[in-house]
Amino acid sequence: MGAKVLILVTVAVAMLRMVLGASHTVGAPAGSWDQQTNYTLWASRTRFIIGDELQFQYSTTVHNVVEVRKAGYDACNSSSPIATFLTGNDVVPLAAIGTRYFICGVPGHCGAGMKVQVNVRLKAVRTVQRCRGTGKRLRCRFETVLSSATTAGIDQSAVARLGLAVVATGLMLFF
Ligand SMILES: *[C@@H]1O[C@H](CO)[C@@H](O)[C@H](O)[C@H]1NC(C)=O
Ligand SMILES: *[C@@H]1O[C@H](CO)[C@@H](O)[C@H](O)[C@H]1NC(C)=O
Ligand SMILES: [Cu+2]
Repeated sequence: MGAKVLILVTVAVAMLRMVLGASHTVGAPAGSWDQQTNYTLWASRTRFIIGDELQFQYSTTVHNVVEVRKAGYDACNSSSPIATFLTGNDVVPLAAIGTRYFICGVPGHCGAGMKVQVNVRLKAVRTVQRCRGTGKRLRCRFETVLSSATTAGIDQSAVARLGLAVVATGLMLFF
């Protein structure tokens, strides 16, 4: 019984993570949205999944956040912003697959390294069932495999349906 509950909880947590997403404070834990943090290094240590969000935390008297396209990012040019954030505690949802580019719009800051690009990926849930024995001695084990894909072929609703199927299968087999 304990193991069954544990497996269901594991699947539920994986799905919840997929639905609710994680919040990534840019630069954390060592830094924040500042001029000291190496954001290339920070981004390389973080996995950005659809449904996650970024949080930019900074003093509004010193910095801001401008979302730009790649050209603006490369050139530190914020004159054609996609969005501008000024609250000092900005939440940016990562709702689609692709690369997002953010720079500080205060003159000189982007050029000094205050720029971050994040690659948003899709995480698909796959369950593998392994069974041993026969009849009443049949022992089945589910393994939840989380695999990321940058593909554009799988849409989110397909993944959501997959998740529901996983729960339905789990309920049918365990109870
Ligand atoms: C930031 O980190 C990356 C990856 O480790 C490294 O290649 C780069 O030189 C660093 N940049 C600075 C300014 O230290
Ligand atoms: C910034 O980009 C705009 C076009 O979006 C361009 O007109 C302008 O000259 C650029 N500024 C600099 C300093 O390169
Ligand atoms: Cu700044």
